[in-house]
Amino acid sequence: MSHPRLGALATLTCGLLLTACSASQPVDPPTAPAPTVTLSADTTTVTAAGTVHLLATAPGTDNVARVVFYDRGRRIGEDSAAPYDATVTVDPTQNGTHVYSAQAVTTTGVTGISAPVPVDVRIKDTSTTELLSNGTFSGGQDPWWTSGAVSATVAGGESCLNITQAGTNVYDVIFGQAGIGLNQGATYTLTFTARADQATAFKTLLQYDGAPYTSYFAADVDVTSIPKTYAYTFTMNEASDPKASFQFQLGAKLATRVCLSGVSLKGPAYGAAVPAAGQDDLALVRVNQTGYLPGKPKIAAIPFESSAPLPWTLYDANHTAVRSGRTTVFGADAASGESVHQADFSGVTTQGRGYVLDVAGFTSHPFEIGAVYGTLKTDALGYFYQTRSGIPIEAAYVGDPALARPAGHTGTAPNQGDTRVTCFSGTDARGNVWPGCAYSLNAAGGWYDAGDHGKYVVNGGVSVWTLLNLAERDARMGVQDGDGALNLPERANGRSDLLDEVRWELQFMLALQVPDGQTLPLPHGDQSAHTSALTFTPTDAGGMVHQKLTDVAWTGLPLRPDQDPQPRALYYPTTAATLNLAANAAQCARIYRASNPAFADRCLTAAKRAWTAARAQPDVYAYDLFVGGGPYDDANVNDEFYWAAAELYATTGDAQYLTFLRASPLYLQVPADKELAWNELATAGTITLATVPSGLPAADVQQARGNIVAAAARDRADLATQGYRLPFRGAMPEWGSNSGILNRSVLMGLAYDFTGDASYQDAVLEGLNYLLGRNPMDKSYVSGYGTRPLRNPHHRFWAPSLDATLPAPPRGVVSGGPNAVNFSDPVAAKLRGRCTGLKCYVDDIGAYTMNEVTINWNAPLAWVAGFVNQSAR
Ligand SMILES: [Ca+2]
Ligand SMILES: [Ca+2]
Ligand SMILES: [Ca+2]
Repeated sequence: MSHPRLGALATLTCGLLLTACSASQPVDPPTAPAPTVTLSADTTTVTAAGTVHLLATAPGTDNVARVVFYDRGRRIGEDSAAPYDATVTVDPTQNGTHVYSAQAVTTTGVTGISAPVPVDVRIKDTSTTELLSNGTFSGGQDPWWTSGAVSATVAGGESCLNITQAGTNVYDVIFGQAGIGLNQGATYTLTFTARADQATAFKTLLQYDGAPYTSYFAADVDVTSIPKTYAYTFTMNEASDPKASFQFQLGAKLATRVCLSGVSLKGPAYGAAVPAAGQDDLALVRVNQTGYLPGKPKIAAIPFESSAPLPWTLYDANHTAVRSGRTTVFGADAASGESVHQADFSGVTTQGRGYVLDVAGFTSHPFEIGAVYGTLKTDALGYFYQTRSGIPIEAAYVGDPALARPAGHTGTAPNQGDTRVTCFSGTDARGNVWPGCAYSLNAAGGWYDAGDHGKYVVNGGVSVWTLLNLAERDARMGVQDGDGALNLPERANGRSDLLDEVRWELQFMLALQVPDGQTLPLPHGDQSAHTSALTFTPTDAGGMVHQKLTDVAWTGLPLRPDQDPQPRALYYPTTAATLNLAANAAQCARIYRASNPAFADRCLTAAKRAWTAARAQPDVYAYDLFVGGGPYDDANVNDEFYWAAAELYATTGDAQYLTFLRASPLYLQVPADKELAWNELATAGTITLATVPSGLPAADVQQARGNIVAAAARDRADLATQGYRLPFRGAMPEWGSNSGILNRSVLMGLAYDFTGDASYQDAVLEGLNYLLGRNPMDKSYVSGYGTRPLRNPHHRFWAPSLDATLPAPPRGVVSGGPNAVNFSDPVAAKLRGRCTGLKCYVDDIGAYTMNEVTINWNAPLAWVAGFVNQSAR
């Protein structure tokens, strides 16, 4: 329609080249005029269970074969005889805003679709439903959680809580679950059965999940060894709460065993009594909510079960139609469970804000065509300053005073770290006894890893690698990351701000190297089959690197870093951590050489010392043994050895590293099944060999580049398999799925650098289009970007949903995103079996399997933003 001459030319070409025509030329749309359809409903608001009657007319059209009816793009029926009508039965389970469409199909297959007709369904629900999940403990413990010195064991439909230390407050020991929706004015019935080894008492309650912990219901319960069933009825007198916390508080009484069964809370479903409008109104037309670069692909995705294309029109900010066309039917999309259409308006290149795409009367959020990524790189890098430990976060650098906070873990009470930290001693969660060590380290500084206050060498490693690789790429491309590029305390020290930021973490990692002359009992060999009975061997640990520095017990949310009262400990040195430092410090020795030779020298010494230690102790692995921090356990360090050797070779040119590299089966490889991650570093080594000038033979460099391009080509090809055009294979996103998109984009960006093939650059942009709103959740997974950005990450400080005085996340923080594989957090547990693929996501602070943020996810976001800023317009 917008290119009539092109259409005519295509027809002519078909006539001349009959054999090639059907395969290579788009089929012209039918030339018959689309039927005009009008839809009406017999009501606009439904407040009692009953029916909605829909009537469609197609005046002036005598060849209509049928009319198909849709509700928000979901096909609900069809009628092949006039009058064309449909009757929809509604009850409280359909509460929400329904938007109906009618599509007429002529006898020759030409279609026309009506304007959408909204109908609000707001029916009071008088039925009761079970509001707790797994109160029968038939499916294990999820989504119940505990806090305090207590362990929970499920057997025979009971959960038994073994309290080892009762503490001084009733809330020092808690067993509960979150996310209970309560309606103001509604009445609820709570029942459960309890017994205890010794007569004791506890409290049961429902409250607001966060400060000020407003109580909705509470009762004191006396319990004996004889099982007794308790029943309470109460009315919710406070404002409706979509996600109250239900708890048994068992602290400050006996350290005994309390067993619970048959826990049930019954009442009306949340929202049933007072259905709120608008909460179900995801935009049906999914676009990059930030916008599109003028010269680059612009494709929207629309879930709509029509097998025929739909009309679209792009409007500018003045509501002037600037382009129109028809969608392409992608069809069934396994990753979303939807039937998807795509609307391609790439031909529009005029810059402006406030564009809106209309598809069959449904409209997108407004978006921009322009230089939409101007700030993404600096925002993504700003995350690292804001997650620094050991330094105050100042309003002067973060803009919003609410984001400022005192320094965390600088040896000031109530903090118990990190200026003088010694090794964990005592019994770990699996029963192994650790003796501690004879030294303490000053390990202040570094970055907090994620939503917690732990600091990890493994995971710091891949994050540092990615940011230093970005610095090397920027240097190759002539991009300045110089003084003043970022908002940092070091923004006027005469050195690159990007390198200043990474140095903050490198100094922490260097501090975790074990002093010479230290013999520690360490577990050698793969002992993952018997982690409750590890065998220890006295080991010369000098030059090895501690795996991590974390709290010795998990803290609750929210908690500002400077308020963390937990003791901190160093955890035993591992081969993987040692190789992470060897690799990062080797990068450091190369990349800081010109600007800070003294630091580069220090890094080189540490890198060689770590390499020697790892070669001497090649099989000390991390396991999931300790509470208070993540394990980052990995029993395959072949990739870490290869990566460290690659970095050391690129820095030193020393033949011993090249000999080691050539003997590795990973040499020059980009393993297809092991994408870049904290525990998969082979790709990092190969990227360095492919990009850093060294003594490597040209043919080997070309082989490395070829392998990177081949891997990128596979990722690029995946776009066409996805209705939402993301670089992703299959239908089951895993933990941190958004970071997978970003790490694949790093490879595709390098493929563009190596080949100049713009389709790789386009594929990187398609990944960003997905992350910033063109997805089944109509969500921008990056805070501060788009109409529906990330707001409630799993984070102890950026936690306004738990404490209104705490800030929302700063701009440029990426969520881990949909996770359809692991539902272990309390919010995700309620989605298990009820979501499909890319829809398994909630923007909720409790959803750590879906909505955590971390250094190793924001690092590739910064890399990709830097790539796009430098290369694409
Ligand atoms: Ca009929
Ligand atoms: Ca600087
Ligand atoms: Ca590994």
